[in-house]
Amino acid sequence: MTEFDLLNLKYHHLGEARQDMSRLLKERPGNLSLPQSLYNDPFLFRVDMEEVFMKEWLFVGMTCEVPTPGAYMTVEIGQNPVLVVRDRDGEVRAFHNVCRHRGSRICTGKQGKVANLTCPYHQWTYDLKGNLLFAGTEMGDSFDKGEHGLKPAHCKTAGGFIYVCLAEGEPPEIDDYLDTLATYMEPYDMENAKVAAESTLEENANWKLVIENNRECYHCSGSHPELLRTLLEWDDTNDPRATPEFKALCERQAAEWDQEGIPHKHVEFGLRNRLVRMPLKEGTSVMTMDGKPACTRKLGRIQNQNLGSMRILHLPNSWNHMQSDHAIVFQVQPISAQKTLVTTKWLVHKDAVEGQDYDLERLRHVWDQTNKQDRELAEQNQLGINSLAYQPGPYSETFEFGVINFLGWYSDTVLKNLTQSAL
Ligand code: 3BY
Ligand code: FES
Ligand code: FE
Repeated sequence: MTEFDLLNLKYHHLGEARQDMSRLLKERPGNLSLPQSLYNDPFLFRVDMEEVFMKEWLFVGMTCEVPTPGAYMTVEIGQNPVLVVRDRDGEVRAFHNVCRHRGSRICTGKQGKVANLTCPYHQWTYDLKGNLLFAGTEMGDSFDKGEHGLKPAHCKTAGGFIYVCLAEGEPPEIDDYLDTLATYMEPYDMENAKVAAESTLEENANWKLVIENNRECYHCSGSHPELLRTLLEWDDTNDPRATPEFKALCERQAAEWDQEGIPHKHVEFGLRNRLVRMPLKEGTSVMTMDGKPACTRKLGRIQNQNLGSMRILHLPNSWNHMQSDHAIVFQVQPISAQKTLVTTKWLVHKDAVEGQDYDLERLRHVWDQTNKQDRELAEQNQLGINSLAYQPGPYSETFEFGVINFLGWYSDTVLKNLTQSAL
């Protein structure tokens, strides 16, 4: 805990914090930003981690990042190292990246390819389904390898997205969303995509401020000149601010998309997931500085370069933009009450050649700028919230309905999980 964190510590023990979290969320007026402690108290941050990040489905990466048997990647969820690996049957699996001997991390790099998973400490070796194959000759006669396999984490994939859930028992229901995601992603064939660029920004802000900022475009005109070259500020066709011209543009584009069998209709799964394809500004095709495609090779079976952006929201940790030539996926990783990592990946067709089919700088420029601007906004937001003077302020129902929805999901989820863990 930093000195900074100590200043914001309001509880003596976790039980007290859990109880107060419940009270704060129950008493919370739904149209106001949260009480200060929910953005900066280390104990309440811990409750967020236990009740949201340890129990809900999280986006952890793309299946094309583990393209072949033995390809793996590692992620950290709070203090839990997790390993995602493709097994010999082509299935993507997740395990706790923790050796069953004395607990060392097994895969130490971010990504790699292996035949088996060998712990660097004493070389215990597991197959790609997590079975312990080899534990040397020194473990004694009574040692049962069958009892020492890697601990699995729940893992599901759809449309190229990988989701992991660390819940101990049954994870929350997610299959309806995943079925729809698979249908909406079919044109993109993301198994045959690759990560062309990746960035991770460390933001001095609570993870909820990062998501809140992403859920509204009220701030766009003041902060995102590059993004607004192409992005329409409407978030979906039900956006309360939608004008007749905007609705007409949506209808015209939707008719084109229907002809090619490109899914676009707005669908929601509770407040947690939302998919919708939105047009970009007329005369632009993708989110680049000039609105022209960044990659000459389109993704999957896509022909039409004007697919706007298909937005995929997955609370608590991801939003995404699928375009005709490239995809941008975002992943949020809370580190502490006031520190969050935001990872962005730009994906193109796997056969696209850098320097020939796409220029890396051109591909990433708009969202690199946008991410930096958003980091600054989230950090300034946090600094003001830490003040004695902060008091929860009103959200605009028209501009900030996405924030209201996010906090509705957050609050319902924490209250549901707190109640279940109390049983
Ligand atoms: O992620 C987005 O597309 C935008 C950027 C700003 C607001 N948000 C909905
Ligand atoms: Fe992994 Fe000893 S801790 S082999
Ligand atoms: Fe923004």
